[in-house]
Amino acid sequence: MSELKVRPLRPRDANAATSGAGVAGAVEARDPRDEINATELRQEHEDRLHRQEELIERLEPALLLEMYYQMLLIRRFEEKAAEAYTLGKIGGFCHLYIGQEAVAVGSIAAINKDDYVMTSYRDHGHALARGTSPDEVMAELFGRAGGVSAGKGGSMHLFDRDNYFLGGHAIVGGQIPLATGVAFAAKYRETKQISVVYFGEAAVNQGVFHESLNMAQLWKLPCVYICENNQYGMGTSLARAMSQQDVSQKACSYGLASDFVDGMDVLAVYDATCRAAERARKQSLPSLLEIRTYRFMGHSMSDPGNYRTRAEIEKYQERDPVKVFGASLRNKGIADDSKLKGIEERVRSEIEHAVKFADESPEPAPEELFAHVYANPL
Ligand SMILES: Cc1ncc(C[n+]2csc(CCOP(=O)(O)OP(=O)(O)O)c2C)c(N)n1
Ligand SMILES: [Mg+2]
Repeated sequence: MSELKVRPLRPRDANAATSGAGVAGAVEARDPRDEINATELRQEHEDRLHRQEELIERLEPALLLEMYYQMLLIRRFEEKAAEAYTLGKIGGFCHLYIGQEAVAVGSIAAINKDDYVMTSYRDHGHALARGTSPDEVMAELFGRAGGVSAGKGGSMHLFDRDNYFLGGHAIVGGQIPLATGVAFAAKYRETKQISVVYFGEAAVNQGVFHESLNMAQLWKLPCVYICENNQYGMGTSLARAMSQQDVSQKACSYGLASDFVDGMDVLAVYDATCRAAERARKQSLPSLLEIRTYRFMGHSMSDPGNYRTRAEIEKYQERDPVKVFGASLRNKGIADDSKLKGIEERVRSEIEHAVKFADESPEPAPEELFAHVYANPL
């Protein structure tokens, strides 16, 4: 496996230069890569399938099928969560991950069970990929005592210490310095664990992102920083909010290794994360992965979504990571239609079970109000 490299800073390319027109100009600026060209789209789709099929040959069928199962589990789980939200079973905010499944699944498959994982409020997919049961995630969304955070965290605050999943963080970028500290602790204690942290591209504009990368490289911390670039921070497109839109290049300022990864291809994500994890574990060095993805749903359940066109959404739905991977598995003879149908049925029954479990789980007891709030030093 080739090692990740530190790249020198490149001069801005023509695309990036379109964003240098100042705030007023940038509001109008559209990334030329977003214009819809059917021929290009087909070509890109075929290239992705081809790349994915090459990687399939290098991996064990059991691992490939597990990744497919997890992606489908997340997709169906979230569709059910959206339904439950509209029925009033879920209170508060609820941010869906539909469209981004390949990022959590591909990257978590590439690390050890006892490596630490932290993410933002868009956290259902990461918890499920990490191994938290759908029952416990659904019950948490319903605010029930059987939830993974005892029903007191809700959708944005899943937390599962047994699976080394340290949240679910609602403050944009808040998890980045925390994960840097976790990497410091792992290094200090010589445990050989690594810390993997996910955040959206809007978090990259926060100071803590830059402070964390600087410290991680300076102190040689085993941390993998994964920017899930879904190209929008709430209703604001990347082009309107970021002067240098090539997020992976931000690593150059701090001498970190970085990579730009296709987030619609679960195996490209797996491959890139294997390299970053190896760099962290063997050399105790951090990396930044910019994984380009797209959310198919609104920012949260209350988002009417009128800042982007239907055509743009459909363009990305053509690249649906679950469908693309299913097609590759079929083309390479890893799974036939009946095998894929079997996985779909297994997922469906697990989701049904999760809803029943959540419905039947009691509300947290009033005396639980102060539990888990302060550590008791005595
Ligand atoms: C410090 C802070 N500022 C603002 C908010 C409100 N807010 C919640 S999500 C969000 C957008 C974040 O977008 P991005 O980081 O790209 O993640 P995505 O939602 O696309 O996954 C904002 C501004 C917040 N939660 N925390
Ligand atoms: Mg975003």
